[in-house]
Amino acid sequence: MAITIDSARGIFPGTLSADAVPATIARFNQLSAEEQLALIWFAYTEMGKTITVAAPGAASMVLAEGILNQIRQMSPLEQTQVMCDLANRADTPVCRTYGSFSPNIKLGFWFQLGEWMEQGVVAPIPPGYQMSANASAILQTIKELDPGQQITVLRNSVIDMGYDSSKLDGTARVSEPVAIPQAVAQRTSVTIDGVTTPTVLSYINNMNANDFDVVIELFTPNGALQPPFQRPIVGKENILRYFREECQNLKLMPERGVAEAAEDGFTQVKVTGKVQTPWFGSVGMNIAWRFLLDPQGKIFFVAIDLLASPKELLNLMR
Ligand code: ECH
Ligand code: GLY
Ligand code: GLY
Ligand code: GLY
Repeated sequence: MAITIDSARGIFPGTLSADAVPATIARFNQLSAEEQLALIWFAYTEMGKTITVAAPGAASMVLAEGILNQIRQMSPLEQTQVMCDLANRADTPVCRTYGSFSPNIKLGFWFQLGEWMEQGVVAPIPPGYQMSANASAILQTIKELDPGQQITVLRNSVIDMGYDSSKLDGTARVSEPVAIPQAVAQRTSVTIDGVTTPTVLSYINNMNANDFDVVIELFTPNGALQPPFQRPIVGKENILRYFREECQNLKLMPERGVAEAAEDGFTQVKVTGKVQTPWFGSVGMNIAWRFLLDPQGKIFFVAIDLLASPKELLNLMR
């Protein structure tokens, strides 16, 4: 049988990903907009006591400044309405602008609103606000997730807000400027227990150096990359755009892995380890990379999975 992206998605089927994340998001999505906002507020402020969120970069904040200042100048009632519109994914000018933002700009936008809500500059969640039993149960579930899963729930709920960007074909995407890759002298190189495959090492080391022009050349022209809980992103152009928009300054820390022959001269490699996002430098998310390399050693497919538990870091079975 010929190898396809669909068949590649099934390599290392024993890998257990953090299903609690999409399950929690699905429950969250059933709530009213008002309850969604309150729940995120409580989750975010609660988490902030133990893990620190980094402030967004200045460059990204300039891009969100327009709608942020608009919201700042509104009456408290209007401010609450705008936030509900965002949670409702309504079709309004603010929701369209928000929909054009890359994930990091969306997160930076809410980071600023959160600060303003705390200062009372933007309508806060009313003191003493009582969530429904259902919303409280979801909050409790979130609190019991491990930190990497918690921040993924938060991120994904924020990314889904606003007007659906896939319907915004005429509108330019707004994302952070691309930094130049790290200087060669400052680069680090990883070792992976059990894996010496040059393509895999180059992938990790160049991702860590933000050298996406090098990383992308490791892929086949029709190759694919599947981020956690997403459909595969297919083709070099789309993957490179994704790297530039969403993958700057990540810290990939692989630990161990296994490489073995697959059909048609392909090689499959599974690596487990941790990744840190610049937003939460202290949180190491437990992940797996599942690579399928073609006979020339190019990446035909790679999936990044958020793992169900730290125990999964040791699971390298087929
Ligand atoms: C307030 C109340 C009203 C409503 C809202 C509020 C604000 C919420 C805020 C939330 C901020 C959340 C943040 C979350 C950040 C999460 C980041 C994550 C990153 C994961 C990255 C991974 C990378 C893996 C990858 C690897 C590769 O090899 C290829 C690429 C890639 C409170 C006002 C909404 C402010 C900041 C989870 C896993 C390893 C796939 C990227
Ligand atoms: N400070 C987090 C980021 O810009 O990604
Ligand atoms: N949560 C995966 C990503 O950063 O896209
Ligand atoms: N800052 C990396 C990400 O959230 O995708």
